[in-house]
Amino acid sequence: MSLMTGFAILMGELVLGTYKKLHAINFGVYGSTMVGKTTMQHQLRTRGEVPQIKHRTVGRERATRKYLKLDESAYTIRSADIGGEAIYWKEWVKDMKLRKVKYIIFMIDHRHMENKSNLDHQVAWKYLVDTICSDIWPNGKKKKAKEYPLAIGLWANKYDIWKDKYEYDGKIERHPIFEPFKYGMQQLNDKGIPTHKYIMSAKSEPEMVYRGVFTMIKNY
Ligand SMILES: Nc1nc2c(ncn2[C@@H]2O[C@H](COP(=O)(O)OP(=O)(O)O)[C@@H](O)[C@H]2O)c(=O)[nH]1
Ligand SMILES: [Mg+2]
Repeated sequence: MSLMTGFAILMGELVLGTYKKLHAINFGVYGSTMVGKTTMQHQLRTRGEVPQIKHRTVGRERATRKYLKLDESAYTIRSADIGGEAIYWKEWVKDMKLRKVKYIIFMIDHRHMENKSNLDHQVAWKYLVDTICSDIWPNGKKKKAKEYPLAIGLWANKYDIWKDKYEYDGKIERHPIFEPFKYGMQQLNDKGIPTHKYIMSAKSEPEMVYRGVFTMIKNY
């Protein structure tokens, strides 16, 4: 390799590195109340154990940038913390539309495994899937091709709590925690939007969180 080629490669890497650092990728983090969305925002901002979150998120907060580094890669993402109660679901849609969100993480926990009649996640998931798969926005405007997200993550949080509760040693993708969301995932896939199933702990496992984000960016 000549000196010039080496120099060109080095410059290329520098430019790409700076671009990746400055250019923020828009992520939408949604899900029912108490799944760990606020905890995840904290985890993305400052890596480490997140203190117990006591306050409930009200409405839609301003999106903030998070610079993430893992192994040899780094990305900047932008995400907003939004409440999970049904009255805030329309704020999820606003967030998606206003920021042209590229990747969506729909967070769940194990409440539907604990109690079969708890349908918090299923109802919120149906709302999200219907909104994403629809050809029009709630205001009646037709969606442009680039207004659809690149991928949807279905992330099961609080792994630290439930890992020993349910006997399972197969593949993550087949874990029974994802079972009720199959139909929605099928609908998204039919629409050409891939889904990423993931298991993690937003409160205590930064590596898992960062790896999930990087996997989504790299694979889709
Ligand atoms: N054990 C455990 N608790 C968590 C985890 N993520 C969130 N929590 C707790 O779950 C509760 C709800 O979290 P929060 O982030 O406020 O959820 P949000 O309503 O979706 O914003 C809080 O008490 C958190 O400390 C986790 O990964 N493990
Ligand atoms: Mg919250």
